[in-house]
Amino acid sequence: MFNKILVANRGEIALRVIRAAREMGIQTVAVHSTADSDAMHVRMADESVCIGPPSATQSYLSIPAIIAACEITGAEAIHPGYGFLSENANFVQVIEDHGLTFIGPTAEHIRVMGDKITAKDTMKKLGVPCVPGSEGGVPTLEEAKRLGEAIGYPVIIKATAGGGGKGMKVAQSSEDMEKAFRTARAEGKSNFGNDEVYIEKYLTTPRHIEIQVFGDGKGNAVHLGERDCSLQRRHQKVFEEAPGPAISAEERARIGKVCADAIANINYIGAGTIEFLYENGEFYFIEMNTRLQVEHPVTEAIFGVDLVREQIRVAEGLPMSFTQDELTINGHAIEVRINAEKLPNFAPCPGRITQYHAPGGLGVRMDSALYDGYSIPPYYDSLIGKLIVHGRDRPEAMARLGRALGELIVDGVETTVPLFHALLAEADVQSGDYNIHWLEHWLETNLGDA
Ligand code: MV4
Repeated sequence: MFNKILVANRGEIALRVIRAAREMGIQTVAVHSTADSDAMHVRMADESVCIGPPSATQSYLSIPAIIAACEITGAEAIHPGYGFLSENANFVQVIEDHGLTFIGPTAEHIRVMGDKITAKDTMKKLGVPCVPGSEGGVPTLEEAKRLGEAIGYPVIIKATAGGGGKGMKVAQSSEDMEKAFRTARAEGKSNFGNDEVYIEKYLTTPRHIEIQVFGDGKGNAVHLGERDCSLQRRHQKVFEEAPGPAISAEERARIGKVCADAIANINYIGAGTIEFLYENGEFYFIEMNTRLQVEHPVTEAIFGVDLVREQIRVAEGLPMSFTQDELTINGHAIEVRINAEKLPNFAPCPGRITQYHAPGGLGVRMDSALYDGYSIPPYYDSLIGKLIVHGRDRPEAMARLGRALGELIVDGVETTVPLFHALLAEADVQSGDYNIHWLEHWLETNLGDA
């Protein structure tokens, strides 16, 4: 059993991890930059260590500073949260070299899934359905053109190291191929130092459906259903729900088992998310994320489990506290991401919170590190809270979301809350009839957002 863990993150996710640890009787260490001395995670942890200046590269991304904080405080394990170092295989390696434990997957699993070509090849061999496309990398324009004809246009060229939509280009026809191929390669090179690309059939109107999986590292694994995260803007999710409104119990059981069996096969440890595009009743694997995701609370709500507690348990070598048979879905959950951003253009809006009031009541969870008088620093991302609602069914969850948004007070900065009031009034959102392009189209039409 760990006595003390270090949380290598900030904001709401640091609080999320501290809360789980405290319930398990584990001491917590917060790390923080000089810009975060007054942050809630520093106040909430048992101890804290300042690890550097405001710039994330010199603080939350500084491996030596975080390892030193562990050695100073005697923390035995590190939880990375999401973002920052959470999918950095080298960080995991360094942690292990110091005799510490990373609360998450192995360096090898992070490395395999971090390279999209290797990830897809691995998943395909494990029986996971993938988007039709190239076998591995595509080294030349000639090969790309040949594949374009073979797969059939439109196709998408993706950088193997890509992420956040960078290094991804669609070719509608053979005329587009040269430019798309060169641009995807150049973006891969400049953003990730890797110009290797692969090609897939471009799916025009899919949903983004992701399966939550969990493994104990000893060949046992479960799935916790799906989340529909199709409502995105520039590859940032804004509204997520579970279960997916378009997914039947039979489909969930089938794809869920495929995913759980796949990660059991590779002895995966901890939480993982297997991302799919879903179109015309078919699932197509695109990527696997080897971390706890921002939107994990909707899964926690409908399954009644604490995923962070489970992460800590398996990192200690303990078994998961449930079997697949014990995991049943109860109702419906929705999360909205509240950002300190000014509409219509989502411009970051840091500043001082003059008044904060979190909503409450049955089926409402507000994960946020805000407090009255807190100043949101300009150095990090603009997520300031996640409002998660849970109801017996989707209509009840939607009504509860509207009610809870009405109770929320965040004064002093602009937020994305008005967007959610507007979205709740939309018939397509009410009925769950949306795909990955719905929100950007809506924003253009209604807010003139380019
Ligand atoms: C695709 C696709 C259509 N067809 N792959 C975007 C980010 C990266 N994770 C994968 N992405 C996509 N891959 C094929 N073969 C469309 C997207 C995509 C997308 C995916 C999920 C959620 C939002 C999206 C927005 C634009 C494009």
